[in-house]
Amino acid sequence: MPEVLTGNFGHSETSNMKEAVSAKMSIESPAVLKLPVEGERGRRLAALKDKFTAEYSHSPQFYVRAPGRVNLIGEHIDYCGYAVFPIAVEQDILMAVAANTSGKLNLCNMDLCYPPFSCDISSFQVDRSKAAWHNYVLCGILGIREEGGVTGALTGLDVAVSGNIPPSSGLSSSSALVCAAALATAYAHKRTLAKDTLAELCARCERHVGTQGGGMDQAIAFLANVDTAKLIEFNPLRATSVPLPPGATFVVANSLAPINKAATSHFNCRVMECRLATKIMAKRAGLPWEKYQRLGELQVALGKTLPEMVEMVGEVLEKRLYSKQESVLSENTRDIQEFNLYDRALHVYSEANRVWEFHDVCKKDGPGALERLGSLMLASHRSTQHLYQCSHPKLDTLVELSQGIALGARLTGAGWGGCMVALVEEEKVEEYKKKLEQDFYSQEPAAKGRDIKTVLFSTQPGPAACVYI
Ligand code: ADP
Ligand code: NG1
Repeated sequence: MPEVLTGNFGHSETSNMKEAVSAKMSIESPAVLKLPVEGERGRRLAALKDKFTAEYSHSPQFYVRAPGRVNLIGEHIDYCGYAVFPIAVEQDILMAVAANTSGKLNLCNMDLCYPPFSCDISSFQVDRSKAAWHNYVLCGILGIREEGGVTGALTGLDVAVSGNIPPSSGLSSSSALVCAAALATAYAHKRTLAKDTLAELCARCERHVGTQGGGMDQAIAFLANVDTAKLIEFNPLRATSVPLPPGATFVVANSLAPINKAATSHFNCRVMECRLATKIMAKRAGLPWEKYQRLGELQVALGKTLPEMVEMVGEVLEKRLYSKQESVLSENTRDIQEFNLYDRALHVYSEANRVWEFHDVCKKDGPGALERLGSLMLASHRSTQHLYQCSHPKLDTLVELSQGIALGARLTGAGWGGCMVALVEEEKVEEYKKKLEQDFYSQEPAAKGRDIKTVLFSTQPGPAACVYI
């Protein structure tokens, strides 16, 4: 007999906010570094300064940087309350910023496909019906306007943006933009906020674009460290450095199939499926199911291990599609007719377990550690492919091509397109890249005219967001 739930499914924004307020952990704020900066980033900052000066006829007062990220394992589980394992990448969003006296926010972008935008900085709202780039900047500013502790109206800002994170590719360009905007606004208003405060504030305010993300991207943007991956846990937010075993490199390969999360309902549908699964399982366990939103909260309430939760999924949820009539839906998922609760919950609990296994292997670093990490990554990919159904044929092709040469490979980020990350022994990296170039990119029309280094690259754990003066 299908389980029927009625009542208020409530949007989790308010309850998330309350939890987040009690989750303070560090007082350290983002680094303020002195210019000049060497290398490619220095060149981009110089070009950004020129753009800013040409656009606004005065110089920037400061710059901010927020990195993209690659999640090594733990996909689509942050919004269920489970730990994830990302690194910050070198690719980033840079902003040149100066205060103005007009009370306006003025935006321009080095990339002309992102048109200039202007609005009153104290009264704008985010129009989520349009998937516009400036919405992400507005989200970050709104975060500070609403929660940053600025007294009085915000000062107007002139901003120029430069980004080299491939957009809509699972490397978190959108959150980098949100985090950079929030950091810029806080710095311009002399608000020194702790890194974890900024991370949580940005996770909440990015939801104004309409997607119900978890918090991984904003957390790694502010809490990353050079040379170590981070185990990011939630409720309360914690970031633990975990050194990766030596001898291996993470290689990112872009499938060149872009997916804009805010323009489709795929992402929110998965969030809703996890929420429905939580409620049905809570109800079966005799808990007040209205109170439970996340599969992770349910595990805590039941005091079970992750393998026990996997078993419970098999006992409680049916391996069939649940219909719309069996649930009460939120605004943005009303058009969805069916929900696959069994497969989604199975993915979440088993993926959450894999994150801890990955963490333990990194900590112990014994013989065979790299092979074990590789097989956990492949198992993670299979789970996103078959249970969570958020892969893409091009990502699957890249993963198949990686077999036998990489130690493991998986989609990274939200999926439905975007990037794959592979674990490759150092001495095999060049051979591996050559293979993907020959067997994938040379046959991929979308790769024509693209610089291969921007779609296929090795990556190291990089630093967190900062201010440059
Ligand atoms: P992801 O966060 O995985 O990269 P999303 O689809 O969530 O993908 O966000 C991508 C959106 O972020 C783009 O459509 C664009 O609106 C915005 N964006 C990304 N990079 C830039 C940039 N350099 N300048 C302006 N907007 C950007
Ligand atoms: P990307 O890959 O940046 O779209 C999204 C969510 C994350 C997480 C991953 C899947 C946002 C801002 N980000 O990331 O919180 O849920 O998908 O693991 O919604």
